[in-house]
Amino acid sequence: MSAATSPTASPSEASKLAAFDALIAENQRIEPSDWMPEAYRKTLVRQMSQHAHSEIIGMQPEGNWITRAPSLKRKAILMAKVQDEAGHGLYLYSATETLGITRDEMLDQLHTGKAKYSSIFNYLAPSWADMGSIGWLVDGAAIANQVPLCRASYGPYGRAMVRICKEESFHQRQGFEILLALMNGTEAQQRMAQESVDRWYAPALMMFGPPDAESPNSQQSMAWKIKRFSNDDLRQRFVDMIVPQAEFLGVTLPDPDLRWNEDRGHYDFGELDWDEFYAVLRGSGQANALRLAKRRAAHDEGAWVREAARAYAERAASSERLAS
Ligand code: BYC
Repeated sequence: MSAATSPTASPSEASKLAAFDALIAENQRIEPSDWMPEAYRKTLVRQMSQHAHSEIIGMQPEGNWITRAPSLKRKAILMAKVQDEAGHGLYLYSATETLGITRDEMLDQLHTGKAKYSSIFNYLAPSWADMGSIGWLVDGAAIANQVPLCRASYGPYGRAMVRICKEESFHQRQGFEILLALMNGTEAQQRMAQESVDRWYAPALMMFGPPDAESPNSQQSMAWKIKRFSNDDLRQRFVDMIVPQAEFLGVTLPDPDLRWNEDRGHYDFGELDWDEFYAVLRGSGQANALRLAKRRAAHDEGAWVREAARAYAERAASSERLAS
């Protein structure tokens, strides 16, 4: 809402809102010290904290495969990728803290089930090929969604996304390479790759969120230039990107309606099962309970690390005081 259309704004609030609107209109960045409407702040806290939660919950399906990766090289690569995801969580939690919410509050919202995280991590990853599909399709969808977020109007979010996107593109390539190795392997390996792609394709398309007509937040987030493209536009971009990659791999994307549309200059694709998406959001996906239980246990088991870090920081601060 602009200053002119805000019925309740006092004169000073109206001028702050006008200054904010002008920054957005000029594609300038909003920084933590700038005034911002409360609804803008809340939207950012919601999206950025959900994004941070997705990164750390997203460590689980792959973390679970580190000990079972088929070679030392695959283990080392997977371990590095999972560590990157922890790092992404940290950048995003830090960026969200600039909006006046603490990390403890955000984690509490995750652990009590109040905050969402990406639907995709409520699917199980039972085969090694799933490490390929997660990298290729899940990280691929993440990149398609996140590259425009590098230009998000909130400075700390956009800057965090630049580094995250660089790492995600490495993640996507390593997933593609796992699938390529399997597709160049035995018939059993090819079947394993295809079976995995069959399971991850539709959930990856759902990562972009509900169709535009059912997306309550998109319009305002796009007006504030947090989101630069709609959910459906990004989903279409992703489908257009992966079809030639699937052809190169030799896997079939499990959608009988998938075909090139000459008039639109895009691939048409079939309707997704949105009932499944909403069921996963409500908590009845394959792995919702498992993911949250593991996250809570990891938090409890990490209590001694947080205590030690606090004690160290206090000691460092008191010796600095003594020295000055
Ligand atoms: N899963 O109005 P809408 C990663 C919710 S991490 C769950 O369109 P918005 C990776 C949505 O929150 C990937 N919930 O919302 C990590 C909203 O509910 P609330 C994470 C979803 O925010 C490790 C409601 O549905 N990426 O890739 O305008 C390893 C209505 O939706 C989902 C990000 O978080 C979903 N898929 O648009 C490997 C990117 N979709 O909050 C990989 C940043 C929608 O009103 N986030 N909902 O209760 C975004 O770009 C946007 O938040 C979304 C949704 C496009 C996801």
